[in-house]
This record gives sequence, C-alpha cells and structure tokens, in this order.
Amino acid sequence: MDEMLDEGAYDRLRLRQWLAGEAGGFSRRDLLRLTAAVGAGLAGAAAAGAPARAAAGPIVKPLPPELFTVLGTNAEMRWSAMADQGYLVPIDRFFVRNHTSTPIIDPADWRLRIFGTGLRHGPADLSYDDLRRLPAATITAAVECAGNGRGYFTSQQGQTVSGTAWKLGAVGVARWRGVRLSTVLRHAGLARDAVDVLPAGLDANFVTGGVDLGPVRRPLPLRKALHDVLVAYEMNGEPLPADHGHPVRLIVPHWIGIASIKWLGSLEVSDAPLFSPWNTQFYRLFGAGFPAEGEPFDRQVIKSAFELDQGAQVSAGRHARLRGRSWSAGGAIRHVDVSTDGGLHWRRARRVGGSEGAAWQRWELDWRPAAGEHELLARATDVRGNTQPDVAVHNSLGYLFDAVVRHRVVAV
Ligand SMILES: Nc1nc2c(c(=O)[nH]1)N[C@H]1C(S)=C(S)[C@@H](COP(=O)(O)O)O[C@H]1N2
Ligand SMILES: [Mo]
Repeated sequence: MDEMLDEGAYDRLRLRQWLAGEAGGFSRRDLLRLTAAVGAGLAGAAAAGAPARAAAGPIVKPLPPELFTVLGTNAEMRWSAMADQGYLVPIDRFFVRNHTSTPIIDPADWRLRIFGTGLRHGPADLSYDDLRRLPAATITAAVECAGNGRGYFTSQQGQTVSGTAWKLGAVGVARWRGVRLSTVLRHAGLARDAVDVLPAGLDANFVTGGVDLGPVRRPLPLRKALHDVLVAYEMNGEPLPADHGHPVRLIVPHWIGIASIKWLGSLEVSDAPLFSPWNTQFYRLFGAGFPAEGEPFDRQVIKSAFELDQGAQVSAGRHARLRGRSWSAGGAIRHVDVSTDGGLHWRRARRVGGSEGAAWQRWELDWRPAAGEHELLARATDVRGNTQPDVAVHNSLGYLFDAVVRHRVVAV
C-alpha cells in the first residue's frame, strides 16, 4: 500500500516538475515543439548501443492463427491457447508488443551502458558475461500492455479510443531469471541524490506522424528500480527469445508493460527528474475528467479472462468446466465470481493451484449449458478489496480497461 501511495505522489511531483519545465530528457517544450512541427526530426537521446539488425518481419517467432491474432506489429495471445496450460504462458504463445521490429542482437556484441548524473564514479559498461557473473534472481511475473482490453471500450462501452484494439490477450505470465536492477545499479555506484532511471531499448527509433521520438524508453523512480525490478536474460528457463528482448530486458512487476523495456541497451541514472514521450505523450490518461496535460499512471489494474475465445462453441446439455484466470497489480486475488447468465446470478469460482508471486490466479466453475447463446462474466476481487467495475473509466488512449467483460459463447 505504501508503495502504491508513493507511486502516486511520485507521479504528481514529476507532473509538476514537467509542467514547470524542470525536465531532463524530454521537456514539455519538446513535446509542444513536436506536436506543432510534425515532420521535423528530433535528435532523440539515441542509445548508441550494440549494432542491431532488424528481423525480416516485425516479429520473429511463428504466429499460428490458433495461438495468435496479429494486430499490426503486435501479436495478441488467443485465450483459448491457455486452456490445458499450466501456470506459465509458454513462449510459443506469449503476446508480443513491438513499437517497430524485433532486432537481432548478438550477446557477444551487446553492452549495457550505464551513465548519468546519478552515478558516483562516472559511467559504467557491462558485457553479457559481466551480467551473467552477478548474483542471479528468479521471479514469476506478468507482463501486460497498458492497453490490454482496449477493444472493449468500443465493443462493450460504445466509446472511441485510439491504439491497438486488443481483446484480453495482451498479458502473459512467465518465470524470469536475471540480475536485480538494484544489484546492477549498486555495482555501477549510485550517487546519494540519484532519483530516476531511464532504460532505453536497442530497437529502431520510434517514428510516428513523421516525427522521430528516439529509442523506446520510459523513466522509473529509483525507489521502484531498487525495489523489485529485474534485468532479465531468461524466460521460462530459456535464453530470452528475440521477440521478448534478447539478450536482456527489464521486468518491472505490476507496472504497465511499457516499463519492461526489451533489448535493453542503456540506463541513464539521474539526479534530476527524467521524462520521455512514453510518460508524457503516451501512457497518460487523457479525456473528459482528466487534466489537459494528462494524468500519469504506472500500475496495472484488475482483470479476468476465460480460457475461451469470444463466441466460442461449447457442448449443450453436458457438464462443462469453465476455466479462467484473474490478476491484479494490487495484490493476490481473493475471490472470483462468475455468472453464466449475463449477470443475473453469480457463483464463486474454485481456485486452481496457488498464485506464484501473485502474478495471477487460475480458477474454474462447473456449468451445464442449455442449447443457445450465453453470456459469461467473471468479476475478480483482490486482497486489497479492489473489484472489477461494470464500466471502465474512458480515456482517449484506451488504457487500464478493468471492467467485467461480457463473453459470448454458443452451446450447440
Ligand atoms: N525496446 C522496447 N521495449 C518494449 C517495447 C518496444 O516496442 N520496444 N514494447 C513495450 C510494451 S508497450 C509492452 S506491452 C511490452 C511487451 O512485452 P512482450 O512483447 O515481451 O510481450 O514490452 C515493452 N518493452
Ligand atoms: Mo504495451
């Protein structure tokens, strides 16, 4: 709870500093200039890291239609692909969110450059072998896009939003192994007045509307960086796959996916607040009820999904076992209520297994559907009492959809 309150205070402080122009990296004037002069190139804070080769397509791994829905440079996991799976999402079906294309990086050429005013002894440079020699740690954690569920703002709430129209498959849980970011930063030597860390990716610069915004990057408060962030080189016991950040990415538990920078090339450690387009222009809440400059946020919300496609067919007149998963950045799931009749009646789902690292909770419920259409709903509540609402708060970029999703199935 403390941590969450502090995150809110941090965001409000940074917002004031950004509005006042006390910004490092990406100022409000930069943003205004950008939005005014579309077409002009920005000399971004480019991370000159290891030479990266672009893959043939935006995504390297196979994307069979029974496991994925392809959405531009991204691939959403189909929830039916999780039926009969264990706690973790296997790599072959883990969603991919790429701003540009998966780069191919040789670990032998890779370097992590650590620099900035928040270091005690000046810049540091780590090779892949250096990183592997530091003490390792393993965590089970979800990566979830801030826009997961965005499509339901339109299909369920009739609202206009921009961005990738994900259903609920822009989330995955994996076991990540690597080195704690606190270990890496202390190894580099932190100054006492360091406040922010800005990780940047080695993928191609993100260009939108003719404007080059530089490498994908988003600052973290030092407090979060030292708390539970991992510099990961393994996913589910294998070297990180190309699409998920090979050779090294960040994993920032409970925060929106954009914080977990893939193909990590540099860490700027600063004694002044840092900004980037990814915490000023994007990944803020804009729209009615929000300040004109947008409301900052970092943390994910609470959601549930059935391990079925929307519109799936089930067998009529026979016992069926409905399965699903719920997750919350607010903590472990306390209970999940399920309705099979569009919300008229609710039953408590049975938990299946534990919840490693509180990444998510599996659950099930028996049901005997009559022939015809049915609407399934699942509403989770976490240990802090956060519950999924009926309606998510609209924001124009379509982030943080937490409402109960109406899931149509047909029994035949
Ligand atoms: N360098 C880099 N890091 C990135 C991104 C990216 O495009 N480039 N996408 C971010 C976003 S928006 C999300 S949701 C997660 C997705 O992680 P995944 O593709 O491994 O599922 O990576 C984040 N890290
Ligand atoms: Mo994302």
